[in-house]
Amino acid sequence: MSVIKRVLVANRGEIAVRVIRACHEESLEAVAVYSEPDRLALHVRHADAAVRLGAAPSSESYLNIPKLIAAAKDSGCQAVHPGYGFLSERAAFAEACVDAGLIFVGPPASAIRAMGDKTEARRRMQAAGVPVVPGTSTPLRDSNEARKEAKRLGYPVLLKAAAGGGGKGMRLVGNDGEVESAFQAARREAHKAFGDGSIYVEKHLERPRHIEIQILADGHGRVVALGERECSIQRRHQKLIEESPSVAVSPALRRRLSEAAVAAAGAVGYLSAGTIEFLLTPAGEFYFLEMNTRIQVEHPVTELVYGVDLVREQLRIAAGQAMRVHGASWPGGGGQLHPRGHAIECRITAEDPFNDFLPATGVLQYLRVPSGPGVRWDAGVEAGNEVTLFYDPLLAKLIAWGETREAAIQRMRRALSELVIVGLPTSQPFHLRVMDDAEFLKGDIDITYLERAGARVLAAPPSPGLDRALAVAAALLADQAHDRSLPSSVTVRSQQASSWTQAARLEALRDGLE
Ligand code: MV4
Repeated sequence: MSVIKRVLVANRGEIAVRVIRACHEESLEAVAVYSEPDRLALHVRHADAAVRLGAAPSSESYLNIPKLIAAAKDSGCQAVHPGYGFLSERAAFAEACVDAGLIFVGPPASAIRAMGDKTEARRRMQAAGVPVVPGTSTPLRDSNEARKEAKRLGYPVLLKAAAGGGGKGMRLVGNDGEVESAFQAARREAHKAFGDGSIYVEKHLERPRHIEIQILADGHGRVVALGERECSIQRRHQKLIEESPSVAVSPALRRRLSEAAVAAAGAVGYLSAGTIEFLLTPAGEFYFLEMNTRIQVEHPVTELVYGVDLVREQLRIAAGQAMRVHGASWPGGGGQLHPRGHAIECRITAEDPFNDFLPATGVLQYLRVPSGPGVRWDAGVEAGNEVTLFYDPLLAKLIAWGETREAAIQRMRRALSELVIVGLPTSQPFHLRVMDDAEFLKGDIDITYLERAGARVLAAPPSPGLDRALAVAAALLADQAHDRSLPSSVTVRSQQASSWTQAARLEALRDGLE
């Protein structure tokens, strides 16, 4: 890869580790950046060099454009990979990189900007023949226009922020009488969150699935679709479980979704990896929702069923090379790419599922990592790390592959029961229970699944409960044996052991012995 030799990884946690690994496989050096509390973090330890950005707040570290540009230049990087979150979808950051002579590993700033403005995105999609939800594709002037449009569409409607995405500034409106206050509230919220109070309206779709298509576009004129991800299992716009393929997508529907996604990418001059989000109604109609102009958290499920390393492809594309993905490219045809088997991802977060997913802090005192056939563990933390509230609660992603959906689920159960995390509550017990839920097993899910089934899922004991209790006990004994083999001067571990012993017993009681 001639033009790129060193890459600045402008992120932290699991995605920074993921990008560093891709760099190393492409024989590139990776430079990490870190905030003060992250100075010994896993991503720093994996990198070839690391640059300190500043104090813990993101504004002084991972969101600070001048510091990141300086870090890239000073450390001799030719390219910057933004990961997801932080600056990954800021057109101004992509521009700042280019202005500093750095290659931004992602789409052109113009594509980020076009898709970031949701009404502009709708106009581009309509022009490209991509179905959008019935609604307006320019901002509403006032609440009178909102009422007029809502009447035309038919209630219920959703007011959405043009500068938004991810649910902020969104209001559900059921009738004429609710428009005025909902419109003002949406406008205020959008203005506060995005500095832009522009609002548009869409017909509200009832109980859709959230289906997204992964695309890759290179500078040699090729755009490919790598199938769908089913992302309906979410809570307050945070996804918890994703899978590929979706039980709701037939080969014929996959082809139509893929054609729409490739057209969407073409309409904004896309380059690199991107995702087109769709809502799929119970009647089987699909509509463009928005485009994510970044690599996404859930990209590994696509990698496992399509046999593609999306982050390596991003690096190759950024260097001007052709992508190494063979198969369909629309327009122009070629054979469609087909999924092989089934992959599921569980997001392991530092949140307490038994306490309304309250974010948790603490020291990760003990960690046993699942592995073995068909299991992938993408983590940003290791034992001994402290989890704070400064950043996102995602600790790791556990991904299981199987020949069939059933096999992938069974493997996920096995992997989840191998996982031992002591020191703070995590989403693990929630995931174990979902893997036994009848509706989930049938694939009977939509975006309201957790609202409807969350309480039932959490009340049920997980199936490999006793195994898990035994696993915790075995880990406990192994750790104590390890402690005894250490010189007596090593006291830190034994101090920790007492608190994690306590936590482990609690876990065992909760999961197996109730
Ligand atoms: C919708 C919708 C129903 N109808 N639009 C939520 C965040 C933003 N990305 C768009 N969202 C939605 N837009 C229409 N016309 C339902 C949602 C929605 C949602 C979408 C995808 C995944 C999870 C969701 C959770 C709640 C609402």
